[in-house]
Amino acid sequence: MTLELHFHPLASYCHKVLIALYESEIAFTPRLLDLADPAAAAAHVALWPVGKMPLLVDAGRVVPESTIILEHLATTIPRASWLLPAEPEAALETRLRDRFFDLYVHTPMQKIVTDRLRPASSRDPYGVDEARKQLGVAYAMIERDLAGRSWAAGERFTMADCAAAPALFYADLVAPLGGDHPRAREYLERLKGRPSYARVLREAEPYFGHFPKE
Ligand SMILES: N[C@@H](CCC(=O)N[C@@H](CS)C(=O)NCC(=O)O)C(=O)O
Repeated sequence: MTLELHFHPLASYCHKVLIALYESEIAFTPRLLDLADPAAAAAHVALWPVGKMPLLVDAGRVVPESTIILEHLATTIPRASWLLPAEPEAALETRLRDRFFDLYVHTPMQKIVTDRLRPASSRDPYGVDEARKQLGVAYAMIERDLAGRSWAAGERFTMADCAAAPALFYADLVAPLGGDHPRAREYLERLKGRPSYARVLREAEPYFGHFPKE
């Protein structure tokens, strides 16, 4: 198996896959992708016309979409099988949490961040307000659902936690969890303290200056 990961160290969805690779100590060739470079962007679009990263290339096979990449790792590399529990009920719960963090935390967080990158005249305050409301609902659900749980889908660290870490990390920067979500805060701190995510964040540090503050 020869794995290549096309990614950027600051890109939140790339964090999701890096956590899984580092957790399982899976060797891969890092291909740092700068979509601001027209040649790199054109080469990337040739592989995956949607143009999003991360993208895994496994022995020539292109595997897009972070969740699909994680499921691909879980089913092709025995020591990555922890990503998705074998029991159907536990697998469903894990997939639900993965979807929840992508759709209801990651997506509104990205909306707020990408709006900051737009020219002032093209900003979308209505959409950003909606995204903030969505995050408020999601934070309350996370607070409720983490009662009696160490990790997103239960007592085991799974792909749901790989999804949660970058979604919550960046969401907390643009819409702070504040004092009303103590379980979510502790969970985020637990994620940041996990060696795999601590490494991802260390490697992203040189790029944090590019993160839009306002
Ligand atoms: N559903 C995709 C989302 C990937 C995504 O949004 N990637 C962002 C980086 S975090 C990206 O490629 N942004 C560049 C762009 O939109 O041009 C996944 O799960 O992989």
